[in-house]
Amino acid sequence: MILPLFLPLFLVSSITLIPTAQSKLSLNYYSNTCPAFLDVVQQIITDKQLAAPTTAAATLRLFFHDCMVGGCDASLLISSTSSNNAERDADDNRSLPGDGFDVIVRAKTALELRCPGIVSCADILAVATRDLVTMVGGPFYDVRLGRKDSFTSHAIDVKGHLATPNMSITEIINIFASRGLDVKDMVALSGAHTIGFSHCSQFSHRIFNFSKSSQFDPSLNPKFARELQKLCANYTKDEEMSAFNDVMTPGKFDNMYYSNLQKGLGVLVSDQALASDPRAKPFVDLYAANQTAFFRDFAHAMEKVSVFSVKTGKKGEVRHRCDASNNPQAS
Ligand code: HEM
Ligand SMILES: *[C@@H]1O[C@H](CO)[C@@H](O)[C@H](O)[C@H]1NC(C)=O
Ligand SMILES: *[C@@H]1O[C@H](CO)[C@@H](O)[C@H](O)[C@H]1NC(C)=O
Ligand SMILES: *[C@@H]1O[C@H](CO)[C@@H](O)[C@H](O)[C@H]1NC(C)=O
Ligand SMILES: *[C@@H]1O[C@H](CO)[C@@H](O)[C@H](O)[C@H]1NC(C)=O
Ligand SMILES: CC(=O)N[C@H]1CO[C@H](CO)[C@@H](O)[C@@H]1O
Repeated sequence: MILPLFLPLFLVSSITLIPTAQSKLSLNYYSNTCPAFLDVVQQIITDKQLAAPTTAAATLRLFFHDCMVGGCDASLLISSTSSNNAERDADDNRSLPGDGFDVIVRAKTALELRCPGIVSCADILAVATRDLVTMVGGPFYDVRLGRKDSFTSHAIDVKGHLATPNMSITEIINIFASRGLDVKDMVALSGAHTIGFSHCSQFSHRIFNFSKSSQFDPSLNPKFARELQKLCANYTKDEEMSAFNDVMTPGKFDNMYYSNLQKGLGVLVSDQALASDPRAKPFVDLYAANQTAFFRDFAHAMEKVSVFSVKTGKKGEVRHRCDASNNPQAS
């Protein structure tokens, strides 16, 4: 339905090389149409984070996964229907945490009361993520605005776009490179694992029956490995069992994640591998020694991620609700 209508526009934009979508974004996009935008988001995320301290990590992960698959367009927020399996239900989206979805729904509801039909879900997700990162101790960075929301969301689009813990560092570097993110960006962004947690199933092979000669992965600190074994003893019965990604300061956005890696305290095998890979290790060592350098590079990489493949103009819409496109038939 939608396609014939927009075809001429696609043709036009493919010959008119400028302006690019991201150059149409601006810091003051809503200053006339919804001046309360930033204050409303700030209020909602603060209340939510105080009530549910897992919100910051949940939202940061949601944002990253949304941006890596088809750009920062809130496609990840769309719910599946009887006729469509949406992105959020893809296998690689394993247990995306509910608090991240909830905080965006709350902000959207509040904004629809203040300025109906104006603020996109993609912009709410980008700003809420930034504000939550800052609230738990991380750096502030600018978020340019004017993203539109996707019309569609398909689980099948996810595969191959997200890194998983079992990938080699080379595979992970390649996935990030395909998004214009270099090794430095990748290592800095991985510092997101300074907050939040991982389910035992994501690292159980490292701590149980690892090899003939060792119960656990020898790249793990032995004392830490035994603590993880205890923590995850019941994980096959209780799938919720999980461990903090940063065992030292789990709720604080700081550079402890990198010092942990130097001591064998990385939870995911892909985290730990950063500390030994010759391409990644120099950045791990730099960030472990200098939080200012980590914050600067993380902020810079997040700004890059947050404009990745954004949709502007008629290439997207401002959804009325974040979990469904305005014309569900079109998906
Ligand atoms: C480098 C490759 C990466 C891999 C292989 C990876 C993998 C994972 C896995 C397996 C989990 C645990 C999920 C669960 O058990 O619920 C996780 C959690 C998390 N990831 Fe990553 N991740 C990567 C990079 C990133 C990046 C770049 C960000 C954001 C900038 C990020 C943000 C998070 C956050 C915040 C959590 C905690 C979620 C929560 O507590 O609810 N990750 N990641
Ligand atoms: C990772 O690989 C190991 C060994 O091949 C496997 O047992 C484990 O289930 C895999 N983990 C994930 C999260 O895919
Ligand atoms: C480890 O292997 C032994 C023998 O192969 C088996 O009995 C045991 O259940 C395994 N433990 C786990 C946690 O997989
Ligand atoms: C595992 O389950 C057993 C029996 O159900 C219980 O006694 C034990 O406390 C549990 N351990 C953990 C770490 O949850
Ligand atoms: C830490 O990194 C910042 C930013 O690159 C730099 O200005 C500062 O000199 C570094 N501090 C040390 C102690 O190396
Ligand atoms: C494989 C898997 O864990 N899929 C989950 C994706 O996320 C949704 C929640 O949004 C879960 O219901 C699925 O089970």
